[in-house]
Amino acid sequence: MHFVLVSGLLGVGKTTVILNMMESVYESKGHRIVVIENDFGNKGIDGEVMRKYGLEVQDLKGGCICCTLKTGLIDTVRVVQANMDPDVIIVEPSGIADPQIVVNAVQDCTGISIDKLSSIVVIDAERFSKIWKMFERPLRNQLGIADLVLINKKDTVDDAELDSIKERIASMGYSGPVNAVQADKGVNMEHIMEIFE
Ligand SMILES: Nc1nc2c(ncn2[C@@H]2O[C@H](COP(=O)(O)OP(=O)(O)O)[C@@H](O)[C@H]2O)c(=O)[nH]1
Ligand SMILES: [Mg+2]
Repeated sequence: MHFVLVSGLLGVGKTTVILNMMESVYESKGHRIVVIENDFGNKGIDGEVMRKYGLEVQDLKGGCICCTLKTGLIDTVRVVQANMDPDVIIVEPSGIADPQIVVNAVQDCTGISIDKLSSIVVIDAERFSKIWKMFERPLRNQLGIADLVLINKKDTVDDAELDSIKERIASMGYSGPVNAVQADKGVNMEHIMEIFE
């Protein structure tokens, strides 16, 4: 099972990215995907959308992953794997969760078997420069284990601002791939598929 973590602060577009991504993954690879959401943004993935692609969605009630991790997420992943055995599990943790904690927990947990683990971090181009200082710690935690960074909402900024966001991300110690995307229109989202090769 491929475990894909999509982290980022609230409202950056994680759910939008997941919706876009699961459609491509399902259609081009035929992978069976389960999405576990632990975040209550303004855009939920409802059962209707999921069933259209032969998928399931599992909401975790009870807020932040940091608090419910021991029971909520890990039990959910275990039950989902045992009962549905999907090819891919995509997890959307709550905005400020430290994804390393999630990764450690799923790796250490007996009863969960993961062949591949990918960590995507989504950043909001519109707000990043205003908020990075305040959220430096969760951002550093997220960037610390990122395999791919998506600078979302690229439609809201100019190229100079995009460059300055990229510089800031680099200055926070991240040196992996970065893609500027517009997830709600599916712009430049193809690179995500590299994660599923
Ligand atoms: N302008 C713009 N808005 C976007 C884009 N992607 C998502 N949004 C909007 O950003 C808001 C938050 O998106 P959501 O996926 O719920 O964020 P989450 O809290 O990280 O899951 C929604 O109103 C989306 O429609 C984008 O590429 N450009
Ligand atoms: Mg969301």
